[in-house]
Amino acid sequence: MKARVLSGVQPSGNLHIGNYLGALKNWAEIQGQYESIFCIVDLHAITIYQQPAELAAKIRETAALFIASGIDPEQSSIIVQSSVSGHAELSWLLTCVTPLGWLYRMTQFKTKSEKQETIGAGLLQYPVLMTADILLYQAALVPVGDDQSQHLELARDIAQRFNSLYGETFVMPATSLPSVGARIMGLDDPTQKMSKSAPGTGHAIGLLDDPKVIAKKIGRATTDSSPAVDLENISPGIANLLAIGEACDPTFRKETAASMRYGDFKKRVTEAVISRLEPIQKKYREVIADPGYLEGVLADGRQRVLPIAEETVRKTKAAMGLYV
Ligand code: AQP
Repeated sequence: MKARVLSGVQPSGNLHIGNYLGALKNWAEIQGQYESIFCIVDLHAITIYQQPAELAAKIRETAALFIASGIDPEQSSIIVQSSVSGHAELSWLLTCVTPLGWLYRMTQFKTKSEKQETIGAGLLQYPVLMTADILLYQAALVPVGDDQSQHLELARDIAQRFNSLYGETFVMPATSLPSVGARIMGLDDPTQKMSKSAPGTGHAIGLLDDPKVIAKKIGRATTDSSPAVDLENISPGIANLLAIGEACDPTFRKETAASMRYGDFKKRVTEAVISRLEPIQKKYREVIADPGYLEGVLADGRQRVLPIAEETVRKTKAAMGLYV
């Protein structure tokens, strides 16, 4: 039997090259080796207010981008988190074994809550819901970008605590990070992680950005005061562009960029990004134009995973002495 893999993306904005290189690309590469479940985590997205009609459209757009990025719905189950009630149900059961102090320590909670006028309880609860997503399917491996490593450690702590309180119930999930592209930084500020919600048009390369827009964004990306790439002394902006180039194009080597003038170097990175994204954009347009197909994929995915989710919730409730 193949080990199970679970991962997800929030439909909280425009997916960017960080989401692709940190997560989607890796998922597409490993999906054949595992029993894979990839999830549009809409319940996570609502930890911050989302305009309902936009959220509904983003859920479908994200599903179409999964398929366009190479996730094969025949091989992998593509699901919408809110369509399987076990995510929310298990989340409550796990909340009851999670010390509050563990949640206050989460870096993402600290950063995201600083930006909110009112901090919803769901934002603090976010990593417990993520733990539920993983444990619900007894996933052995969770391929994510580096920003999620702390949440994964917490997921293991919660699983361990539950198992020691109520007996062996959950598989301990391992983290899988991509070798290149695990943390793509903002083009305008290479000290900040590239993020969907960051303001400014020069921050992120959207997966659906027009090639001209991509060229403009990379052309304006922050570098430093040197005229050319100096591999002995790489600034954060250049390191980020090198990582993007290498992750998009396997023939792109750091060494070949040595001494390239910044203008030429940025052109080379732009070419690597555009040739990586062009086929994804083409496939995306085909998939999004066929809503019936997309709904079928999501309904199919749900049907496949439902028995696993129901069994885990039953087992967890029984372990806790709840009425089953
Ligand atoms: N900059 C990044 N570099 C590499 N990987 C990244 N991921 C996100 N940003 C980068 C990975 O993409 C997957 C899905 O992320 P998410 O949508 O669940 O949430 P996020 O990590 O919080 O993404 P954003 O883009 O920063 O969204 P907002 O602004 O809405 O919070 C995860 O595997 C993540 O590691």
